[in-house]
Amino acid sequence: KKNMEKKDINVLEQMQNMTVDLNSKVMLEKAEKDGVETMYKRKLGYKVQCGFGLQGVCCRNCGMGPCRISAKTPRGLCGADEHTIVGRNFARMCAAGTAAHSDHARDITHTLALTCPGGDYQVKEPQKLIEFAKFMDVNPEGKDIYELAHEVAEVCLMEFGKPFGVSKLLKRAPKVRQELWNKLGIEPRAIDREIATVMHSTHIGCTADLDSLIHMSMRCSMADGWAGSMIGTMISDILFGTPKPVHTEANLNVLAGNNVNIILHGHEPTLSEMIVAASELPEMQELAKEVGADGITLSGICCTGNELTMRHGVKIAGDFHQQELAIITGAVEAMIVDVQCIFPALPELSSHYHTKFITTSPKARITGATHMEFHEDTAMADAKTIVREAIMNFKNRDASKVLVPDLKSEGMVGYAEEAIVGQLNNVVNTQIDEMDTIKPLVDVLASGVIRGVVGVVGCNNAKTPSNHNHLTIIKELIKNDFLVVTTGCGASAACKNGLMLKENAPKYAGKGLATVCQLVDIPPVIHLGSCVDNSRILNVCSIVANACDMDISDLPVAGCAPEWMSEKAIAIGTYVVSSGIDTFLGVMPPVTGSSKAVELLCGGLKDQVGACFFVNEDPVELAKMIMDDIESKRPAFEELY
Ligand code: CUV
Ligand code: SF4
Repeated sequence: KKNMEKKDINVLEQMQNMTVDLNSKVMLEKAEKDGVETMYKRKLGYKVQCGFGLQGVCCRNCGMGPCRISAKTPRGLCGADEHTIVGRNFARMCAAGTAAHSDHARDITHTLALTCPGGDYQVKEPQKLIEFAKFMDVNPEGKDIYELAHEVAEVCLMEFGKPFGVSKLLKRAPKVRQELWNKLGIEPRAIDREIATVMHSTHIGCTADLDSLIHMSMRCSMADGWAGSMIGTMISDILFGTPKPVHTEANLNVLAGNNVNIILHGHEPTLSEMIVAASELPEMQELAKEVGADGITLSGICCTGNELTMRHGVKIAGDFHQQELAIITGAVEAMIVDVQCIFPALPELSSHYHTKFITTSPKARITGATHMEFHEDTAMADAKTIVREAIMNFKNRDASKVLVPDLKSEGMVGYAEEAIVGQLNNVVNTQIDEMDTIKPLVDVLASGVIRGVVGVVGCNNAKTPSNHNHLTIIKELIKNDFLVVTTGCGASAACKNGLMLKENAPKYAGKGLATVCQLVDIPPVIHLGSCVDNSRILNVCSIVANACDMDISDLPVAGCAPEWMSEKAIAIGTYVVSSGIDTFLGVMPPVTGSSKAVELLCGGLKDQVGACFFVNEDPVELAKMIMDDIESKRPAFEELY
């Protein structure tokens, strides 16, 4: 028995070592007591992961396979070598990631087409719609705002399947960049076409040339960043409002208290915005009181959480790796999900508690879940049904099973392009195409008070202790006067740890950055939104580069995904590199089986697009690499400016 206990402690310790989040450690102990399984437990069973998969040299693209490249079998049955197989696998990751972000954008765009006066969805930002319409060559003159909305929606939907031409949004980029893309042939055409082209070209017996595979990976990913995601972000702002700085709280303790807890997990704001509206209705608040709760607490996980916290200050329950742990608190009445990053483990896990696990999208049904399909044309009615279901479940909460861990942090979130640029200019929500407006940002960069700007973004990955890489890298950067902007689960990590508190700037930031933070009243780490909002980074970089008459690759900026795991992250990294921004990864992508792929992605691309990938699994070293890289760009940048 003693031995047995020792072994259990060992298991718990091993799991707890896989995260640096103190709340998560507490919940892992509860998971063991409750006898439920989490990703951390399953990871222990995966001591050795498949070496072929890790290196990217396993091909299942036809029924003669799987073929795996080794010293004894240097080619697949069809003769594909390691470079072809790695390249094809990489391209398919980019295509899947592009499909996910862009299909999200497609739904948002369809929602814009559904807007009407007094309807469930309305145009919140008419001015932004008008500006965007002009940009998309739609004449707003003489048109009713909803007429215009519908026309813009149709033009945007054409971006997904138009037969001719390239993405209309490329013209946001600096001229030199556009010319480079044109010369290289990586201007994305219709979004769906780029995805289809990758799927076709990676079918057996098509492209067997690494350069070409990486080339089409870039063009496809560009359709993510400079079309799908950009449209998604723009239309989300038009529908739901451009985010403005707002206060929030983050980490599992937001579930504490006697409120009905509804967690929104997934990605699309169409559903979650409606849930916010429904839960604020007096009838819902009253119903919550009737069932014995004090009120309703909405909180978010993953990018839905980011979208909501940016626009409404909705609390952040946790990140990707805390989705199971949130349920294990025993305090969640309902977890409502739509698409992407949702563990299939959740229905079974929920069955151990009173939590209702509710899927809402036909694109992401999960066996064992309660499926309550959400339709944009009956949005409010659907949202009310779902919220009511959650409230009615409050009576089933079992106090003996509840344990909400103690910690949470506060932070300021919701910095869209307008807020970043505007705040530095002391005016929020200004028009941002004038050099006057952008000047303060450029000045602090050029003077070297701030050394550079780094986008630290992306997921949690079980290959690294949860949040460890994010926090280490972010802290190193701000300590050395690099401003950090962040999205996705990286943003959640930062917020959970107090890095988005203005008051904490002197504690964590270097002298230059801390001074800027104080002067213009910003936190040292800026919450820029969800993963599709990485398009905001492209946008800000373009604005700055245009204002300085430079290319994006001339700017003292970098991208970093310290704990990336999704195919979406690979697509993001690839469009960020293609846009001229060096990108630093804390986890190696499955490409090491091809020396040529590694050379190209981590070097050769520099000659083509002026940027490439860098990988280092040690976060301190990776931070150093980022800073050295930016410093090496500074002299030329200062001279140009
Ligand atoms: Ni889209 S992709 S885990 S960062 S949301 Fe978090 Fe967010 Fe998923 Fe990765
Ligand atoms: Fe094997 Fe070629 Fe088929 Fe891939 S495409 S499984 S390498 S035969």
